[in-house]
Amino acid sequence: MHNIKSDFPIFEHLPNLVYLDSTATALKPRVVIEKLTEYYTQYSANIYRGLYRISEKATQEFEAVREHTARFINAKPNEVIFTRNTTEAINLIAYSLGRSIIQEGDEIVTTIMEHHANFVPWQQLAFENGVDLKVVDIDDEGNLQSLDTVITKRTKLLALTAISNVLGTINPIKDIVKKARTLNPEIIIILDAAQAVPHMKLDVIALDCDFIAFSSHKMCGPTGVGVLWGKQELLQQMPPFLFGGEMISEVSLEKTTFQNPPQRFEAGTPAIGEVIAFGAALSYLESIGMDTIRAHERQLTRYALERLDQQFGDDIRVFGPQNEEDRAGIVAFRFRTVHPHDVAQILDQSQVAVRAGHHCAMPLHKRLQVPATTRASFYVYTTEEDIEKFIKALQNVKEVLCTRK
Ligand code: 7TS
Repeated sequence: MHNIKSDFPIFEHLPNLVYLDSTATALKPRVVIEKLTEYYTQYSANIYRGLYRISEKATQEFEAVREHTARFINAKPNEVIFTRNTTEAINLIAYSLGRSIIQEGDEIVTTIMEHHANFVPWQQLAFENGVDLKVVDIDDEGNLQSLDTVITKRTKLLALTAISNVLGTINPIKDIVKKARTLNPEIIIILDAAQAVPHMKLDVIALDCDFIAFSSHKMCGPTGVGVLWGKQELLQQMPPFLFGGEMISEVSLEKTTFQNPPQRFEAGTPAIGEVIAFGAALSYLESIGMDTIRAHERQLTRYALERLDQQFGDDIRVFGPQNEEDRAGIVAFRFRTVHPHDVAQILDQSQVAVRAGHHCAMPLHKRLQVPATTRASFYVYTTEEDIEKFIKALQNVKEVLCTRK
């Protein structure tokens, strides 16, 4: 890959920054920032409603990104709904579809490795309707256990992540979907792809899930934009989640009729400039190539796992699959008995940015029997040199905190 760091203006301001928190949010390349500025400086108008040129231009740019997003995941444009983020996309399904189909006696299945965004909405739906929430466990390596005994004819919904934001586990979604549909042909499958779409090629037709959610900001795009993809026949049956402007067809004092999807689910003024700039992020990732990105992260993960083991051996406990083929560029760990927040703070003194805490996955941390972990995560701009700086800073943690006693 070319010198990717030069595409990211933040490194001009902070040349020594070692950014290892891309799982939380990705840095933004110049082309994305410039596209955002282009909208605000050249055609900053609301979409759909204007009969003047700059509004038409904004509408056309906005809708072009819907088409681009669809191409990116091999979907149809009218199946792509813009939300604020993954969290809102999942809540949309839980509120709209979930509350209209769940009945007494049903079950909802999710997994122990979910981010709260794909756990709490289902837990609340289960509570409200008095139905069972079943949780698929992991094995000692951090791989999902079999769904065979969990999914039954009563399972209405299966909500799971494509990649764990803590363990880095890449779940075998195609196999899981096939198995789930054999066990229950009626099941509706929701995939949290927040950590997958930014890092590897994802084809919604090939995966055969019913819904997929992801966020622009984790894939070099702006914050404030999420994507919900859903199968058209399901979207057509779903009632609106939010009511207001742009999602209606006709309103009278007596009643309101609603637009077809995707507009039915996009009430109010969206994040116009941010969606338009998200298109530039998609082009940027395509210009590198999703397979190249995956190969780069795999290589970095192997390098990081090897170096951590070489340098720290038993002082470090890395969670998740030990084989880089089965994991994304996410390395959560415990360093001796040092509190993860202390690790992160000392790393910050060397300008190494990592995250510490439960990473919005408290049930998983409970399962791992640790209250918190420190997490380093990689993306297109991460280099082996960054990992070396991280190792060196971690060595410093050992010297500062572990040699005194
Ligand atoms: N699902 C997964 C798997 C995630 O990793 C995250 C964010 C979300 C959903 C929620 O995304 P949002 O865009 O709606 O916020 N994960 C993280 C993280 O690991 N650290 O900060 C945010």
